[in-house]
Amino acid sequence: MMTSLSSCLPDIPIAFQDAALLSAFAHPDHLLFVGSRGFAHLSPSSILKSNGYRKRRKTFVNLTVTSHGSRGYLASKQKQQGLALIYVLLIFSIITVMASKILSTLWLETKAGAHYLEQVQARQYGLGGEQYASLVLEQDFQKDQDSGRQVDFTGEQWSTPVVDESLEEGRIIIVIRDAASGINLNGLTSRKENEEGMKTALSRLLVNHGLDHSLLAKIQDWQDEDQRTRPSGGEDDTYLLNEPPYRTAGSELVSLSELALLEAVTVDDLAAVLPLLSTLPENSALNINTAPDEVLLSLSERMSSTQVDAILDARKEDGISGFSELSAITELAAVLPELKHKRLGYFTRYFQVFIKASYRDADFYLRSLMYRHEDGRTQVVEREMGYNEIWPELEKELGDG
Ligand SMILES: [Ca+2]
Ligand SMILES: [Ca+2]
Repeated sequence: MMTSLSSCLPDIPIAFQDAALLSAFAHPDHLLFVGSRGFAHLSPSSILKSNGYRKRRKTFVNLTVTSHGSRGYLASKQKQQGLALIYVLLIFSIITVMASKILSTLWLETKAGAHYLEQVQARQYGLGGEQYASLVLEQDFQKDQDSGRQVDFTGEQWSTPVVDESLEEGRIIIVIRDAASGINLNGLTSRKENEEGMKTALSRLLVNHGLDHSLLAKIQDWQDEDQRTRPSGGEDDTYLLNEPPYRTAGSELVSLSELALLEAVTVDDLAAVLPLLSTLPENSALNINTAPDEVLLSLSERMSSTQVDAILDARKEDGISGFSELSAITELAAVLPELKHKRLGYFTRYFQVFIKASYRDADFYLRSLMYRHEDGRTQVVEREMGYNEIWPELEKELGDG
């Protein structure tokens, strides 16, 4: 059975619809018809033409019938041409949308690939910066060895920030800080003779910053292995009531962020005092050459700003390399007996290295804790990648940003 193009198109596979359209383009004067199974047929007029024309009645009747059929066929042909145009436009629209989608996907993938490469390059710059810091610290150790005076103070080369703009399409900032310049919270629970000294220093530091000295007991209970609660302290039974419940660490602090878990303490409360604290292994001493004024002030009840200034002045040029040099500072005579029992140091084993490496639009932030061995070799013992809250302060200090 012969079926018109318009009625058969919705029911047959798209390939056959295309076949009909292609046939129409190939023979504009002899439109083909497509059957329900997709087979092409010649138009009625074409069939008659192929049969020949004879001026016989039978043939005339056939011609009359054919004449009526031709008018219908012409109308149908115009309709089909309109439909063909619509289908052509539809196909072009689909192709346009597909091409647009492909281009958009390609653009996004190219952009993502480029950004990934930028990040990889920035990371390599950052790790190179870490190597540079390691080299600087080893050279400092060698220099101290050569001079026979092992001391680490802020006048040495390692303490000078590096801002290098000479990198290809990038830059790097390297800031090395002494990690032993704050009061070490680890070791507060030890039974060593100088333990009491640093506890009172920490207590004074907390009070000077408007914090309750009971925070000291909370820190100690957090670290000790027993479950005996100190006055104003807190053990597991305190923290298990929290939502979600948790237990005390029962070990040294690994990060200052642990303080935010203590009872009745918030990060905002601690913001001012955190830069003055550290969480180094228990045997790490406070380096008197890099300790901030506020930490020096907390070392003794009798320490005044005059005595603090005397220490700052004495360490400015060459640092203080031992207790004998500290004793030579006349202003400290009254507090020396107390300082003698403090866990003080004059050089350091731990350094914090802050690195910001940029390549094109990518920034890579790195904080590395370096340990310098007794023979001067340095080793990365802790590495934290990502933005650190210290950067606004560092960039302000460097006049960068
Ligand atoms: Ca040094
Ligand atoms: Ca306890």
